Amino acid sequence: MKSLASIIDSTLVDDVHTHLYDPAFGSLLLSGIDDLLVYHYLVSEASRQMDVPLDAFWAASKQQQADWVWRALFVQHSPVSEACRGVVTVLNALGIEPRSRDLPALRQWFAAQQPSSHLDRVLELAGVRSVCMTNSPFDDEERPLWEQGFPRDPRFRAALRIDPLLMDWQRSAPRLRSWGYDVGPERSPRTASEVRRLLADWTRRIDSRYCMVSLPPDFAWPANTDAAWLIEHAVLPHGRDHGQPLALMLGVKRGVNPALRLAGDGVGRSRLDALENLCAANPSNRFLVTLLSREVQHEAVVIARKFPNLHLFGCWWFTNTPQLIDEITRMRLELLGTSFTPQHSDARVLEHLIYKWRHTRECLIPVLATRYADLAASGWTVTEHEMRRDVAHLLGGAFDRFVSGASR
Ligand code: RAT
Ligand code: ZN
Repeated sequence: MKSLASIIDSTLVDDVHTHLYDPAFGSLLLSGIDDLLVYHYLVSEASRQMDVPLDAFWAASKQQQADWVWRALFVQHSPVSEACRGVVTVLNALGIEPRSRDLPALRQWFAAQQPSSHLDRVLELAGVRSVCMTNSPFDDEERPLWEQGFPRDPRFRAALRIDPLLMDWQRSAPRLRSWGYDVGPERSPRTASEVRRLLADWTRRIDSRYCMVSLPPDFAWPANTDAAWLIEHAVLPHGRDHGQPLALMLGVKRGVNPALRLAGDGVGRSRLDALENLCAANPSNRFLVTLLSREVQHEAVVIARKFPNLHLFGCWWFTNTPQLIDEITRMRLELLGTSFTPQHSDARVLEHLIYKWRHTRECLIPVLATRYADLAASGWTVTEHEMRRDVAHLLGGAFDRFVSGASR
C-alpha cells in the first residue's frame, strides 16, 4: 500500500488562484531570480533590514533591488522566514546550490533556460497540472491581448477579477463608458444591466471560471454603498445567469503603508455577518471564500457548515505559513470533513509554484495522517483508493466540482 506521503506528493494540483499568466502574455509571466527576490512578500521583510531608503529602493532597477534584498535577507541574516525559505526551496529543487551567494551566476542560470521547457519543468517539479490566473479588464497591460485574442495554453485557466469595479466605482464608471458601456455614476437599472453586459462579455472572452474580488475588513452587506449595490444588482444576477461563483477574498487593508507600494497592504478582521447575509439571501449563488485574518477562520468554518453554497479555499497570503496552514487545515477538516480546498498558491513568479506547493504538501501530510490515524483508532481504516480520492478532492477536485455546480 502506498503511503499517504507519497500519495500527497504525487497527486497533481489544480491551483485555484495565482497571479501567473498564460505564456502568450510574454513578460507578464514573471520568472527568474530577480523576480523571486523582489516579490512583495520579501520586499516588506527586507524593508526592515535594509539601509536603503524606500524612495531610493523604488527608483533603482529591478536588478539593483534584488541585490539589496539578497544582501539584507540572505547574506546579512539567515533566510528563516517562510518567503525567504521559499527562494531556497526553489533553487534547491532546480538543482542550484542555494548557498552560492552569487547572484550573477544565478542570473546566468535562469537566462540560459528555454522558456517553454522551463515552464514544463517547473510545473512538473511543483506537481501542478493547471493554474488559475487573475485576469482584470481594468489592467491596461493585459486587456489589449484579451481583446485581440490569442491561442490559449489550456494549463492556464482564467478568473475575472473586478476589484476596481466594486471598490472604486466613481473612477471605473467613466472607463466603462469609454469601452462602450452606457453606465452612469448613479445607481440605475440601466447602469446595472450595462455592468452585467460587461461581466458577460468578459466572462465569455476569457472563458472565466469564476468572478473574484478582494474586500476590506469593514465590507458590509447589505449596505448603502456602491459595492453592495453593484453586487446585488449586477454581480449576483450575472453569477446566476452564467453559472459563475463569486470569489470573495476578505480582510485586506490596502495601502496601510503606501511607501511600500504592493508590499504595503495589511490585514484586518472581516465582518463575517456580511458573508452570512450574502450566503443566506442568495441560495442560488455560489461563494468561494478565503480570509486573510487568522482571527476569523473559525467563524468562517462555522458559516460554511450552515451554507452549502459557500466553499472555503486557501490559506491566503499572511496565513500561508506552516504554523497557520497546520492550524487552519486541522480545524477545517475537523469541522467540514473534506468539503473545502486547503490551499491555493497565490504564485506571482512562475517558480513560486515549486515552493508554495512543496511547503503546503509538507504541512498536509501530518495533518491528514493524524485524522486518518484517529479514524483508524475509532475503527475505520481508510484504503489507499480512498486516500487517493480524498487527496485529489482536496488538491483541486472539490473546487472544480463546486465551480462547475456539479455538486457541492
Ligand atoms: O498574495 C498576494 O500576492 C497579494 O498581493 C494579493 O495579490 C492577493 O493575493 C490578491 O489576490 O489580492
Ligand atoms: Zn492573490
